[in-house]
Amino acid sequence: MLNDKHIYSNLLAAKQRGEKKLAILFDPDKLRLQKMEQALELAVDCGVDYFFIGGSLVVNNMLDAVLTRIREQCSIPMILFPGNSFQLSYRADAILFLSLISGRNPELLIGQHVISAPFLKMSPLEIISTGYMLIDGGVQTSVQYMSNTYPIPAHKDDIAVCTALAGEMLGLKMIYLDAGSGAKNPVQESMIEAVSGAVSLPLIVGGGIRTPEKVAANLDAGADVVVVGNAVEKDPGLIREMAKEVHSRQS
Ligand code: 1GP
Repeated sequence: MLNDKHIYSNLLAAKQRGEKKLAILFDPDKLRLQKMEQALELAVDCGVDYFFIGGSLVVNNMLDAVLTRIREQCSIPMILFPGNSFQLSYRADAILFLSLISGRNPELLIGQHVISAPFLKMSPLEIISTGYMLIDGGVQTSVQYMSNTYPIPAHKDDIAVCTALAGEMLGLKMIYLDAGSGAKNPVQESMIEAVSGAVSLPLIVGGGIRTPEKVAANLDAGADVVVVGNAVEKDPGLIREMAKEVHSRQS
């Protein structure tokens, strides 16, 4: 059965209306069950828009369990955000089919995609091709090490713009600017503004976002979806204030 959630077309329509979205990232490796339950409850209560599920490794075989638990609790769309081609599950609603366009590792530009394409073709998952851009966040993050790529320097807005433009011209459907999970410095607003001004695709921003103020600043700079992982993992209560920032910008 094909997925009927139409996640991408709904996001495009929301972008046209000027609405913003909040995604909470659950990394199945890092989850503590009690905190996840608390985060789930708050997410439902505050109208979180998406769950992104994934991490750089996923070593503990919890992916299906996490997806099942979320679905028991709510119908918030669950979008796979896979670190590699093993992190796939039919239980999710959609997958960010990531091409790491900031890097020059052919495996992450096309190689893993070839391997996972037959599985995905058969799956009910909505496939959303996404230009994934790793931006220097001031520390070496797992994704930088695992992907064996250099991030785009934090101040090189021009490189980010050209990379995003190329991604759009190649037909990718979204751009994801990521400073990496646990980044010391989140993506700077000047880069978000430059990229969102250059491409018309939905723009996802994440990595190292810890406060509702930062969420607000990212949205005002042009992010359409803000992703928060670590911070709400530590303090699920942040979801409420962050969601308020996001939804106060909805018309
Ligand atoms: C990482 O953008 C996500 O890919 C979230 O990062 O865990 O630092 O919020 P944090």
